[in-house]
Amino acid sequence: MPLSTFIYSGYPTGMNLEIAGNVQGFKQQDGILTIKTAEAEARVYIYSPTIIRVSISKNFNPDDPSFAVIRQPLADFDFDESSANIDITTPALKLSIQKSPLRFNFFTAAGSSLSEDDARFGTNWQGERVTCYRRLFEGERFIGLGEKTGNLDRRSAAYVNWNTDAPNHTPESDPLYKTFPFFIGLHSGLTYGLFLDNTHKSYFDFGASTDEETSWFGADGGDLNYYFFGAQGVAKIIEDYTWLTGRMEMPPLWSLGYQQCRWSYMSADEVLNIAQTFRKKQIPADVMYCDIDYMDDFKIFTWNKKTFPKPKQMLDKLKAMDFRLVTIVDPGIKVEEGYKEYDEGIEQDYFAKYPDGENYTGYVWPGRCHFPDFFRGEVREWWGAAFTALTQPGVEGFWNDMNEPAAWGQNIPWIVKFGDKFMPEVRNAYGMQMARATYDGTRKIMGNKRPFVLTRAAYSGTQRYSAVWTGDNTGTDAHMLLGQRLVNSLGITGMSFIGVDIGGFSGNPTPELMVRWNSLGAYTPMFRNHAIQGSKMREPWEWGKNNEQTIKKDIEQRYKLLPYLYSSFYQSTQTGLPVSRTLAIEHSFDGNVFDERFQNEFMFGDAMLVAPVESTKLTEDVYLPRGSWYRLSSDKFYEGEQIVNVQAPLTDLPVFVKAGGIIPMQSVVQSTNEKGDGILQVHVWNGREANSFIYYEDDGVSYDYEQGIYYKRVISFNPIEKSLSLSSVEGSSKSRFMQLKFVLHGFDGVKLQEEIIENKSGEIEVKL
Ligand code: MIG
Repeated sequence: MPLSTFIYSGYPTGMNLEIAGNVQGFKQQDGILTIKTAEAEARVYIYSPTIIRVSISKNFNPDDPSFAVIRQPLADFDFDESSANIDITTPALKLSIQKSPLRFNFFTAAGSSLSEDDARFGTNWQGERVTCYRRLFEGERFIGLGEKTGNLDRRSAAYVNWNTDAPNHTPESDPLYKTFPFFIGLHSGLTYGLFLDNTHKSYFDFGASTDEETSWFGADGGDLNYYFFGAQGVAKIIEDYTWLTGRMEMPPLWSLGYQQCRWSYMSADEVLNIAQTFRKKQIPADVMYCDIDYMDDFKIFTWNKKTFPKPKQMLDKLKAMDFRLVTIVDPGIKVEEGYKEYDEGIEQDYFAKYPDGENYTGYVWPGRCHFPDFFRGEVREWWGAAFTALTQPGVEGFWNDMNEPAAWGQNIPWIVKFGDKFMPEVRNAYGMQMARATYDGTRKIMGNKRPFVLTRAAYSGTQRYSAVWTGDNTGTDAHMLLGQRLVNSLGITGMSFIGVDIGGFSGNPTPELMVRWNSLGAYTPMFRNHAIQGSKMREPWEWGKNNEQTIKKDIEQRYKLLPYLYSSFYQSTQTGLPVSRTLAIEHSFDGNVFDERFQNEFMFGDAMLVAPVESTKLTEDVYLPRGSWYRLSSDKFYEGEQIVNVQAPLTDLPVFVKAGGIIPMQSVVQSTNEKGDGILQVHVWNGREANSFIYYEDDGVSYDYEQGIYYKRVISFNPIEKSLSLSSVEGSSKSRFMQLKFVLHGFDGVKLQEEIIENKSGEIEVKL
């Protein structure tokens, strides 16, 4: 058969264009259909009726490693061969493989085209760089790629994945800190997803630079290894993607409380003083942070003897005030003999190396540093065990920074080796492996307690180990809105537990922006106020009496919502659906959702729609999608599918509840450790359609829920039967709430049920 290898004389040597050409033969073995062309081998695997994997390689690695994927393919499958095609059909999806030249085209079971190779170019290589060119459909939109700037709809944009320390990034910068090579395509009323599982520097172009016929993606090396998702509905694709790459665990309840951070609180006294001030002013909070200055000379796993002389004493005092502490750890280990981690790392050979065996040295905060090789199991073990220096005094949260990895100058030489790979191949997974080592290690040391891990760099699958935050943003309105888009987009790629630096890391927000951003923070999965060194103090009381009251009220709102929020996180653990959801998940073909005026709006859990508003605007146009809605603060009713202009004073961020919405709330507490009044308030907003909500509780701190020690019941609203009910309790735990109260909104003529009833574990039903 003819080789379709073209050699363009204009290319530099070694940049031949090689196109995966005509099929020469194929065979199926162990659930893998292998297809050979003269230039390449393609492998096809089926993971589920809606997930098909295609991996096209010049040199296939039989180890077939993946940092992201935790599932195995199914056994052998059937296919049909004709002279032109090999067709694989599942109950949901058809992959038609064209033989001459080799092309991969995906259809729904009913035969509608979902995604096709570009008929002209397909998959090809230039040197080691592999690219797949695909047909761009009319009106096709793209969402996803995680932490990427730009619009919700990524059509006409192009992105690079190359984990980067990006201080002072702008709302246009790319790349940032994380790599999630997973996007969802929307066209013709159809949905599909595509995950390019390749950790090399990778590229996505959604029709940014072509004549509206081609989109493309690829990587600087490795295989064109992708998982195709054919489920119909964005939520189902997210469910499949997180089935494949894993879901988060229940976070410790305290980590959902308000978190106060700063680079840095410079001493134990300052940390305690800030914590005390929260309690004195009765502003709820759960978490204090120590940034890099708690260490002795920036040496990881040490404490500064002068400023943090008695860590255990500080932690005991924090604990007595119901505060938890999170401390930062960077990967860079200071080159200094006598420093435990340095000595051990040298002795055991735990650091990343040049090919001649010399340890790589880069400059970061401690000066000259070596970098743990987190790609090796024994190094991860060692790193994980070292956390006793922090857990013994009582630290429960571990903040992984600088793990892109960052070295001053950013440009780690390409010959540095991690595991048996050179840096360019695995850089994008370094942060994830650090978070993995941190999570595995601290989980082991802390026994039955849940650690809280937070990482800046990440790769697909990181949700299994860690929360993320979006790095060094700036104190401007544009960054507040960008931050929300990043959160919403990360939610599409499996990350549910996300924070942004509330107030903006760099610069100083205006008081108005601080107040506004804090009100949005109450509806951010991780609610953390953080600021750069040298900036003005940021704590809630730094903004004048009136603003302090507003900030306090919004933090109180967060605490009231904890029962709803915790259940929403439970939903993330079960289905992968994020807590903060772009409207594109449910309203994927509603053009208004992608309108730049409305693209930052999101659902916070099942029932609430939040519209971020710049601090300079006191009214705002909000798009309410299909359904009907109530303003949370006033119960004012709105029909959906319209743009409404609403009041948006700094004291009242526009938040709406879906008709039929069910939101369990609690009384204000000062920390998640407090019991409150013991009453679960079940708020329900009237609607025409029946609705239900899965309510979940457990002890909030341990892994006992894995043994069935949890408390779960379905809360239902039925407008036809005019009833509210709670199913009988599943799980062997007791509720924190001894009593129940229904709070009804929008039920004209129905007597308000303000009555407080016993929260008994059998079925409960009340008639409206
Ligand atoms: O070079 O630890 O993104 O949150 O406060 C800066 C100091 C290092 C960057 C993090 C930021 C943190 C800061 N770190």
